[in-house]
Amino acid sequence: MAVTARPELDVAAVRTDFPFLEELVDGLPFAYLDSAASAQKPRQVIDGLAHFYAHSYANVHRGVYALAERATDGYEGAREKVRAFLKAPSAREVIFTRGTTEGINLVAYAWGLDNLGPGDVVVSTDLEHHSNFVPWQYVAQRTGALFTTIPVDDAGELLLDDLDRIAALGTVKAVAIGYISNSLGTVNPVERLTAWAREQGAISFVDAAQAAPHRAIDVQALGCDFLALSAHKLCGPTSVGALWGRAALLERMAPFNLGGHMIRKVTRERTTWGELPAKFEAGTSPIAEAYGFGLAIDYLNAIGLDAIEEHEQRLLRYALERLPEVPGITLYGPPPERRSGVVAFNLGEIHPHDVAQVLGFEGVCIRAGHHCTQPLMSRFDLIATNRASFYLYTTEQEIDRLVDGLHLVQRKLG
Ligand code: C6P
Repeated sequence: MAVTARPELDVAAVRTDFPFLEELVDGLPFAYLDSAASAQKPRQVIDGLAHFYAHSYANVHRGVYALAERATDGYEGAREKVRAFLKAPSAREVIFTRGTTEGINLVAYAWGLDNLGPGDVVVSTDLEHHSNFVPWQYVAQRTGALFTTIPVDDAGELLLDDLDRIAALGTVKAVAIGYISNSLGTVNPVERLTAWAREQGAISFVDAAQAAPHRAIDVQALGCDFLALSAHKLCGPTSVGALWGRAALLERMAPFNLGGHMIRKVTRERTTWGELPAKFEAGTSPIAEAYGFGLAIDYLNAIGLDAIEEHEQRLLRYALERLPEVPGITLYGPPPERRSGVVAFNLGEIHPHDVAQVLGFEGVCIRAGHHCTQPLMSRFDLIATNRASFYLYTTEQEIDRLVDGLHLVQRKLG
């Protein structure tokens, strides 16, 4: 019987696609270990965008001339690429946004304001990025609903035993969960939580900002009602992302932004809304950005999301093996089998910003701070951590540079 080998990622070949690696500082390229904040861009995206601006640029959905048609084809072609990337049933259900944050706000406001009230419960988690926490908390407060969270254990994994307690608090109407934690890398049991939401008669929202760049997504298999992602974290441009939502829900929702393009008819007395997805895309669209989002999806597909996930798992295990060599280090987060390529740590009493700054002098780029997860930080009685995060261009040698850099920090500041 034929055995299909999983494709392996050729990291040396991948690295030739990234111009930022051509810059050498003291003979070495940057060890960019901050991809969870934003990913670097390959020349396939950079050059493709330049070509689009030079040869296919105009406003979309308006002009009838060749340039406008090319631009519209590029923009709508990108929507189809996002649909296929998420395995969504229809491109009508894909709305271009400014990013994950806007997608979450869109649903929290446009769905929440009309569907929540006293006695209702909105559930998020203590792992969430503020983007998937604050809008739900705010809309719950505005509507009189109760906002609550699923707590986490000492490894940063959700305590699902708490779901029964939460269900008893009222009528659970919305469940907002991150697929992968940006602070700890925890991979949440999304299917289980969306099934629980369905049992409660609630909608489920998945923040896939940290998942979509690193693993194949299938919104139908996940069983969610909404899912949001950002292009900049998956090698695409900034200021564009997508919200996927079930058509039946999106059709019943009021618009979020009002203005041009999203209307059917405007009179002095009243305005009626356009069809999906236009109803949620007021104003001039992020035309080139969406096109570049499509190029980034092509790029990731050509390498293979499975190969990327496997590469990052190898790097994660290597980092978790090597980092404990550093004296005084504390590592946070779950075991590698339920975790993505994110490593959070502290170095004794040395402030994370000082650690990151010394590493920065060595060309090692990591993030320090609360990572927009203050509820999670307070759960662990922390103000901040250091965070190294990996992507398809990351190598084991870069993790070695991180470990060497941390030894240096200990010598200088420990
Ligand atoms: N996290 C990080 O360094 P935007 O800014 O809209 O593209 O993404 C917001 C967002 C939402 N959810 C999760 C899980 C995220 O990680 C992020 C962005 C960056 O961790 C910037 S704080």
